[in-house]
Amino acid sequence: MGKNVATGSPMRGLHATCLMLMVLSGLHLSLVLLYYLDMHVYTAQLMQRFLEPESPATSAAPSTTTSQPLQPCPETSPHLVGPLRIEFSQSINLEEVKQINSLVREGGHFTPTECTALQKVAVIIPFRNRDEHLKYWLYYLHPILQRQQLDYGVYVINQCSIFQFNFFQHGEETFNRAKLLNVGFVEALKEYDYNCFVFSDVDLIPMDDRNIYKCYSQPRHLAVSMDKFGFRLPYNQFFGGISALSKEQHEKINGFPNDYWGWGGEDDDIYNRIAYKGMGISRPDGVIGKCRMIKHNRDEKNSPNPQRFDRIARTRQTMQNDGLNSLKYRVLQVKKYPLYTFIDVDVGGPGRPPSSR
Ligand SMILES: [Mn+2]
Repeated sequence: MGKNVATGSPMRGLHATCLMLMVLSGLHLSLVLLYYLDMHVYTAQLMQRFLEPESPATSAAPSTTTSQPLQPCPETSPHLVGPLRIEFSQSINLEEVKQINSLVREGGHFTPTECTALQKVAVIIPFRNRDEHLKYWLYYLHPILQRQQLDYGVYVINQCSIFQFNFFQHGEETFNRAKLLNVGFVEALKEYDYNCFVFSDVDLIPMDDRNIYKCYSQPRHLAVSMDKFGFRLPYNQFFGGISALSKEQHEKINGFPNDYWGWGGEDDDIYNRIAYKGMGISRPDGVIGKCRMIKHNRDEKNSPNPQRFDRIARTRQTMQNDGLNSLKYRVLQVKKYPLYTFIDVDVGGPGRPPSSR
């Protein structure tokens, strides 16, 4: 064929070649167009899947696992990475933290979708005027808790009086960590069927994600080697910083004391309650239990409680009537933020009951 064309007149040969070139380039162009369109559609699909991996539409309709119920999560999560680098030099943008943790639902809730979590954990943080610390806590803890495959919610319990709340007045009451923790326990249970409670100071970050924020057969102490104490347990009965009690364990000890105002002692009282009820303390080893505390000055209205030694000596008597069964407080507001639930609460002051309605 080609030979035939070539043997014709020079003009006719040129015409045929032109025609062939045009047909070929047309074909090429359409192929490129087709390929490009296809790629475009594919990319769009990929992007959509990447941007909303757990859109309600896909997770609500179990398309691939219609008949298969979720299996329980494994005893040890496959997502754990071990030691973590924790530092507090860079400033944290909560908007970015929110984007990184796109699977965390409003109020700071997360539920694994690949398996059924072994425990439902409420993380309770006693709080006042520590916004910077809270940012670091959210930045570090949300990814860790998700890797630990926990069904969890984050509750920040803010000590606040009705005067501050309504009139933006200063004049704070003395801080009461243990009572705020009791409030968190009761308020979290109003929202969800939690069976485990992790009580954490806002300025403590675990340095290893194998330090699991869950409950054990005995009350758990998680902050076992803090940088503040040279990465050692300061004393055997130490139960401060971060601890975890199941709902049953917390109820068995009548919760925490409500009458420790100011710094110190409440954690030793809690330890006594546990010991008097015949329980022991469970702990991770000193490597997995490493924690960093954000350096800070002592807060105003949280000076060492001079009564703490007297009170610790009388836990056996006081724990019967001081705890969950005597807890009185007034919730002023519950706010749902993307990464946590924030509860303003009036717990009263030393010798002053919470304001009434
Ligand atoms: Mn501290």
